[in-house]
Amino acid sequence: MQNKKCGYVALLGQPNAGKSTLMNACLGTKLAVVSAKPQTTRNRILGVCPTGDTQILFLDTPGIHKTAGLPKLNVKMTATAWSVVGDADLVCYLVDSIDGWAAEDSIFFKKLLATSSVPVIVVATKIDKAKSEIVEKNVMEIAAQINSCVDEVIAQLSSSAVEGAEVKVNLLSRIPMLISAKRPADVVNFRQFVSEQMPVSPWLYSADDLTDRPQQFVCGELIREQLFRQLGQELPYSAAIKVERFENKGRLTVIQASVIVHKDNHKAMVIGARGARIKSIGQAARESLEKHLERQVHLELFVKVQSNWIDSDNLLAEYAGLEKWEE
Ligand SMILES: Nc1nc2c(ncn2[C@@H]2O[C@H](COP(=O)(O)OP(=O)(O)OP(=O)(O)O)[C@@H](O)[C@H]2O)c(=O)[nH]1
Ligand SMILES: [Mg+2]
Repeated sequence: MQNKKCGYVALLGQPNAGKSTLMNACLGTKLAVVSAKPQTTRNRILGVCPTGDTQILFLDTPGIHKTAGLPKLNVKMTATAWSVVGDADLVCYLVDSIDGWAAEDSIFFKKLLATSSVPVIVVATKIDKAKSEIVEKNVMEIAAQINSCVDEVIAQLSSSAVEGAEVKVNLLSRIPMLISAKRPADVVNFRQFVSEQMPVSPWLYSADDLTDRPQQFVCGELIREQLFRQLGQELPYSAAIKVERFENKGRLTVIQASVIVHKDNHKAMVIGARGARIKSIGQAARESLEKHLERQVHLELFVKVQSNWIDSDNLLAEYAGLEKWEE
């Protein structure tokens, strides 16, 4: 009992940084949905990851982004991500190593260092994409670029502090951790590193728990993932999935879900010519649900228009699981 450790690890960063992929790789299973489009994740998603005597509780978050002029959906997604910092024992700030550290990263990272009371580490992801013929050089350059940007943020924080006031920066290292979620050895090292930072504590979840989210939520997300993968650039951002029925019938699971869109013309786009698009979405979603549930699935999808749900507190709670709060 005394050797047990347990703690929360927030995965924070810009959209598409690789947060969900890294959490899934650590868990060894697909819990959070992933796509090549930014802003795929909409909620805080807990992933329970036992590592030796330590239970790491990963908190995957929506990508933080500037939300001026954007719908409430974006404001709440970003607020959800920031709120997770307060629950964490360690914050990993993820940056896509190939895109490099951007101007927004400096803004978000400064805010993070100024507000986090727990240790922070920068994690540069997707390092497997560094050009193979000159890997060493590339990796060194990536680390150096991030390192100098981090130094600059710390210098800015120090210079903006009231004279004489001590600037406490709770950064574990100014050098980023370079990893690929696609390389098992990197994932093992990352888990090991994180587990060493966790506080002594009894485990908060059972040994075989994966998340605190109900099965229905994960299934809705797996359907939504197909919207991100199969629909054009703009549409997935204003679409949601509402699971209307989830029932186990013998060896079969029956799932009925609505695809919620916010404009009439989006409905026709989701359905596609002679229903081809919705059929293809349904087929891929069913396969993904069957893999996840390890059961045969009967999936029915309906498309509903709910105008402006992306700006309504009540509908954001209903369709995206985003909390209502006073703003
Ligand atoms: N090659 C490579 N691709 C990666 C790696 N990690 C993530 N990706 C890809 O990067 C894209 C974005 O990954 P996500 O895990 O969805 O990123 P995210 O940070 O969760 O994005 P949001 O949910 O939109 O904030 C996907 O296409 C992933 O397959 C990696 O280590 N190597
Ligand atoms: Mg994500």
